[in-house]
Amino acid sequence: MDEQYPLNGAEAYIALGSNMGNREQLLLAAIGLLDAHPEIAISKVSGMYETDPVGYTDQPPFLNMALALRTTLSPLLLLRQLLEFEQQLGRVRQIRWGPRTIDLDLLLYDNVRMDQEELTLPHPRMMERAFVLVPLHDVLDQSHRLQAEVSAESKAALLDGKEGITLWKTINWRSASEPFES
Ligand code: PH2
Ligand code: MG
Ligand code: MG
Repeated sequence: MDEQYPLNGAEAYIALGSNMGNREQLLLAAIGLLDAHPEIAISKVSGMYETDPVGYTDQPPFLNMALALRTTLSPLLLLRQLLEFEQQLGRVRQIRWGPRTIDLDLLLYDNVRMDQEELTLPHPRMMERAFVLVPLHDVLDQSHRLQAEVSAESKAALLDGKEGITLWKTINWRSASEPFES
């Protein structure tokens, strides 16, 4: 952990999802791969949430998480690294929005806005997806420009329960031991 402390670079937020195989192990393996990368330092890890499938609903429930990290990779290089980690963890792309072993989505990268074929930032659907916003709320910086909106949406989603999101497990990740406010 010490050797990662000096890593500056940009602040990025990643959403993780899995609904095939050993979901928890796949999420932990993805976090391990990210953390081992010399240009990526994880700063906060959310709880693990079990969520009803959205979009294509005839598939098993997901485990979803979010991470805050710092990186010296550019947005495109970070995205390509995420796709490479998906491959390493056995990701096979079949149905769009269908079952997947591991999905790593880049949500936010500093205040970068871009709209390219390969990458759109912020992630174009993140604000509509409670399975993204609830974990993101655990890790989003208090002073982030989206804090109020993410906080309101995630609290509403947990409160009314109709989004089908439940806290499944909290994991210990170094000093990231205060990800919950309830
Ligand atoms: N990902 C999708 C489609 N539907 N539903 C849930 N609950 N969680 C996901 O991560 C998810 C989804 C496409 O990426
Ligand atoms: Mg996704
Ligand atoms: Mg994806």
